[in-house]
Amino acid sequence: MRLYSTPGTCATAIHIALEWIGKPYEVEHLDHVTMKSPDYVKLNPSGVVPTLVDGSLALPEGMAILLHLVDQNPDANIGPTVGTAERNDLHRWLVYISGTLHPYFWPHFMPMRFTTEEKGYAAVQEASHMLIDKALTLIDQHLEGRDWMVGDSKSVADAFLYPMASWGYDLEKPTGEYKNIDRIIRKLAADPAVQKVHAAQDTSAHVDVMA
Ligand SMILES: N[C@@H](CCC(=O)N[C@@H](CS)C(=O)NCC(=O)O)C(=O)O
Repeated sequence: MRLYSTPGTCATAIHIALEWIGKPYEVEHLDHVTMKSPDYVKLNPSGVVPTLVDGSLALPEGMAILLHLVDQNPDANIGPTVGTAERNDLHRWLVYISGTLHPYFWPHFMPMRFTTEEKGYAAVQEASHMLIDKALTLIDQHLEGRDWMVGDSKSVADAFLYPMASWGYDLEKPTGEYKNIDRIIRKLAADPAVQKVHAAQDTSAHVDVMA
């Protein structure tokens, strides 16, 4: 398997899942120029990361990749099996992270894509922060009294939450103020697989793993 990723992005979730699975894989880190190259766009028409190549399959879209990895690796224990109530929960939270939490960050990182007026960037970012707060609050409430996003063990939903919750540590209302999310992110940051991903990316966890 080969993962196309960029350090610190949402593709970090796939990298973590690959580490949890433990099968051989390669990671190619792309920058914002190579992401738009004709060769890469053949694999991922949106010109974004992640893309997973698994044999003859080239799969874009983080959520699709995570579900593929769960189903292809039933012994890895990274997500519940089809037909269980917990699997429905997995779908629910992957969709929420992919379709709501993640897009709420786009105006924060790329305000120029959301207004043609440069003087409007700060207002676009402020609106983004209100939406991020709404999504993180909802997830934080879900995590009250829970050890993980879905069921009783860690899953790809936690891996998917990891990069986005990590981005939030730099905001005016930082992820540390969402106590239940912060608890899960600290656990993940201390996970040897996650630490291996950070080392491969040359990035650091946004939380002090000794705390
Ligand atoms: N819907 C895609 C979105 C992927 C996405 O937005 N990736 C970001 C990194 S977190 C990216 O590559 N952005 C580059 C760009 O938008 O030009 C997915 O969930 O995989």
